[in-house]
Amino acid sequence: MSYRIPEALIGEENARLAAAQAEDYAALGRRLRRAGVDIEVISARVAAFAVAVPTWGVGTGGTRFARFPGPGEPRGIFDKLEDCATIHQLTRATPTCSPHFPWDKVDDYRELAEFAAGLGVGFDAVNSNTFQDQPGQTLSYKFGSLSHSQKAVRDQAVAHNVECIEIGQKLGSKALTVWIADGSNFPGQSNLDRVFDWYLESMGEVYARLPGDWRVFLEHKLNEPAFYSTVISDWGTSLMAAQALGPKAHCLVDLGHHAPNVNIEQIVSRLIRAGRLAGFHFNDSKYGDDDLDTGSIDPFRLFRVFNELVEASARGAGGFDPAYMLDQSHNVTDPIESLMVSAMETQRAYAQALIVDREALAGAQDANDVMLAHRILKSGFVTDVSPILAEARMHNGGAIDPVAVYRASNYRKVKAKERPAVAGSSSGIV
Ligand code: LRH
Ligand code: MN
Repeated sequence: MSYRIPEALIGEENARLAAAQAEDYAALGRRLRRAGVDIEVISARVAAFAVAVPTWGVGTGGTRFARFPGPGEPRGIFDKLEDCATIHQLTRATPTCSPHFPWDKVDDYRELAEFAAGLGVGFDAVNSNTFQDQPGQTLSYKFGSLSHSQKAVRDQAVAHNVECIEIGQKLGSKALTVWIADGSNFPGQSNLDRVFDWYLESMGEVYARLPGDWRVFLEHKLNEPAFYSTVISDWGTSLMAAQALGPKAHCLVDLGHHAPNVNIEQIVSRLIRAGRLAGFHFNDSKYGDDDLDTGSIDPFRLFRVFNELVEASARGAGGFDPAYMLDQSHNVTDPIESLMVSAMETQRAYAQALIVDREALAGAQDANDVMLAHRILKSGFVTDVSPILAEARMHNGGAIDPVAVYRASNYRKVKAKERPAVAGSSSGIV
């Protein structure tokens, strides 16, 4: 039986921090009560909040230049699920993971589902991959996949997505995420309109194979690996495709997939209005699709996105059922620590948005009292909600300080012994 962090260690560490936590929680509770906010209501909503972990994120990531694997790297999906379970054991915020195929391919998916269930982890959206050629693959995706000029290549890509749906059904998933790298590097290389026709024709065939209770998430991205045009480059194109395909098609927002300084929270607001917000791939970035840890560069932007989500939920926006997932690449940190902290940063932005006085904000907005409106919104962001996040974790059986428990457990050192180093790829994101 491979090593799991003993529950007793969580208890011991929590006992050590309990008095300080109680004091901080009570102080914040008094402060919020003065603002008419019941801390218990916020804690309960935070305790119910969940974000999925990307299976491809628990191994060390890299760039086109290099990847520097660390000790105890997961060797395959079974090790990855162990690490996903450890993240959930300590944060109690990540009950599901989002798998990627064929990276997580196995022969027996029922065995995989049972193994995951044994660890207390479920499966969120499955991700297809027609942005790489697999060994033995008949036709190359070099010039595209679902929007390729050759029908045979499009059919191959459709078949792969249908296979991902079938795998997802065995794992209990309810959604397929489709990100394609299709695009061009030279003006004139492709017909910008016809490639969209081919994309819609192919996605129509994938859509037709979706089970009744499934959704398909279309993930747009400005550029990379194509650097002149990208077929699904922005939210407008994604929305056009979703509306053309049907009600099960929704638009997924990866925070790193936009031009610098784009107002992402307004895109979120528009997609909510259209009833087509699929959800998110949370991460952070400073330049391009950097896949940095969520909330590590621009936590105020993350807060502004959650402000739109809380606003929509408060007004009961139609068809509002976003899926929350992380999508990051951990090149210089222990992926488990990064994913735990990132899950907590999404909870932080959510809690901060929940304490905003929405009635007062609407009043100030309608009165065009600009500074008052801004300060009412900002008051959520500047509130240290850490005691609420810790209380929610404790309430769910997790650790007050997950990183401290993880380090005290020597989990990584033990896994380094259990998992003999495997020759991984020397560059690339996984
Ligand atoms: C594309 C992307 C997509 C995944 C991949 C690993 O940049 O965000 O969501 O398939 O990263
Ligand atoms: Mn993504």
